[in-house]
Amino acid sequence: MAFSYGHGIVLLVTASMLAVSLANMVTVGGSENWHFGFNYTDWALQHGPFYLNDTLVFKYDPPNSTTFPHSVYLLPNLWSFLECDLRRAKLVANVAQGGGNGFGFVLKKLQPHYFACGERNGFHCKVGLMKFLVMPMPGCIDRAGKI
Ligand SMILES: *[C@@H]1O[C@H](CO)[C@@H](O)[C@H](O)[C@H]1NC(C)=O
Ligand SMILES: *[C@@H]1O[C@H](CO)[C@@H](O)[C@H](O)[C@H]1NC(C)=O
Ligand SMILES: *[C@@H]1O[C@H](CO)[C@@H](O)[C@H](O)[C@H]1NC(C)=O
Ligand SMILES: [Cu+2]
Repeated sequence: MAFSYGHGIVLLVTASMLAVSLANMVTVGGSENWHFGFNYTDWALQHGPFYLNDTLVFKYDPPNSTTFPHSVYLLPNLWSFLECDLRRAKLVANVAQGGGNGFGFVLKKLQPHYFACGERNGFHCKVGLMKFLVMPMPGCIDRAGKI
C-alpha cells in the first residue's frame, strides 16, 4: 500500500517535469538575432515546429547612430503578411525592447502568428526578409501522439 502510493508520487513528479521541459525558449534567427537581410521564413522552416507555450525571443540592439532600429509586429492575416501591409498590425516589441536578453513572446494561441519587423513602413519586412509565420502545435497531444 505504502509502496504503490510512493510509486504514484514518482510518476506525478516525472509528468510535471516533462510538462515544464516541453516549453522551449527559442531565439529568433539563432545567433543571427533579428536583423535586416536574414531569411526568417527559411529559419522558421528549419527550426520548427513550434509548440504552444514556447517562447520566441527577439534580440536586436537599440537604435543609435550606427545601428538601424527594428521592431516586432503581429500582422492580422496571410494577405497582410504576404504584402507586408502594416496597417492593422499590432505592436509586439518596440525599437528599444530587443536589447539585453531580448523580448520574449509566448505562443499562447493555436492559430497562425504572422511576425514582421515594422520599420520603414514595411521595407524591412518586404526587402529585408524580416518576417516569418508560426503555427504552434498543441505540445502535449502532438508529442504523445508521436511516441
Ligand atoms: C527564403 O527562404 C524560403 C524558404 O526556404 C525560400 O522559399 C525563399 O526563396 C527565400 N527567399 C530569398 C529571398 O532567398
Ligand atoms: C551602436 O550599437 C552597437 C551595437 O550595440 C555598438 O556596437 C556600437 O558601438 C554603437 N555605436 C555608437 C555610436 O554608440
Ligand atoms: C501552457 O501554459 C498554460 C498556462 O501556464 C497551461 O495551462 C497549459 O496547460 C500549457 N499548455 C501546454 C500544451 O503546455
Ligand atoms: Cu527591421
